Amino acid sequence: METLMDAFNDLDTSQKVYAVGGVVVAVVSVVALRKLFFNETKAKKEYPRDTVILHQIGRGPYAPSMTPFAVKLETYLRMARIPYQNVHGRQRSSKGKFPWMEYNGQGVADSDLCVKFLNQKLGMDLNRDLNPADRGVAQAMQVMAEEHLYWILRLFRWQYDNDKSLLVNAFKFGKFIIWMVRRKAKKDIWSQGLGRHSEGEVTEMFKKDLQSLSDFIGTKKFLMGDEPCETDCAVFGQLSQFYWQFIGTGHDTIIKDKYPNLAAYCERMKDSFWSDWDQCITHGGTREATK
Ligand SMILES: N[C@@H](CCC(=O)N[C@@H](CS)C(=O)NCC(=O)O)C(=O)O
Repeated sequence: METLMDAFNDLDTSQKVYAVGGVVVAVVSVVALRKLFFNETKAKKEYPRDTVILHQIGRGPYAPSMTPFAVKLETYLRMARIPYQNVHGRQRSSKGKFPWMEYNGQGVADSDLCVKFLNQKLGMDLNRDLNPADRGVAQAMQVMAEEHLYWILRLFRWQYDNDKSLLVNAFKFGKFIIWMVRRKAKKDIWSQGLGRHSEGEVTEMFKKDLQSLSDFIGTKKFLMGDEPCETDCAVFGQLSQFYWQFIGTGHDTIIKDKYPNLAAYCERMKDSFWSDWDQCITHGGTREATK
């Protein structure tokens, strides 16, 4: 790269203009040719009607996704028995994030807005048995899991020192990608606020969240009682990361060791909605997921 820059700097002004012009023409030609020959314009895929097309980033090593929001949305689709197809790729939502979905040609960004959209469209309400006070508590639990615990996950996964084996070996992230994601995560979490605390302070907050969830679930089978509800999808999505995919963080087995009822909860959600779990994970990156 440096040699190229040196060579460029040695050119006189008119040569520089030709060089830059040449590069621009080459790039434009490649784009045009690809569009012409590979039909890479807006080749809208044909998907079946009345089927959710769930866009996500690929299967995870020990849980179905490294993204808790994808585990949440896919669990919801299973709980609500809504037909869906996965599309694993790098195409982001209109809001720049994963996961997202299409339904009869309409794109919907954000897992929660996807749930809301489907609830309205299909007359679904998996929280229907909750009274208003319980709905309030369920909402508060979800927000704690998704807007607090999630950021703690990002800190442990991307900012604090960990052995990176999960990211490198199991998730097949190259060094450059890790560097880029770490850099962005650091910026995001600083802006969110949690990134300004020490690791010790964050660890205390982490344990307090887990303790609160553990105390609240107590001996219940699911978050709000003996039947699963919509909010379980969100809480399970987050907990699945700490229970199965927290490797190398120094707290790998914290749920199993310190919060046995949360471990049982994770296993129960898995048994209830993911009978094909083994086909939906890559077993530490050792094989392709088949579903
Ligand atoms: N509120 C969103 C959160 C989704 C989200 O934060 N996804 C992360 C992956 S865990 C993402 O796409 N990050 C990419 C980025 O921020 O550039 C939802 O519920 O879908």
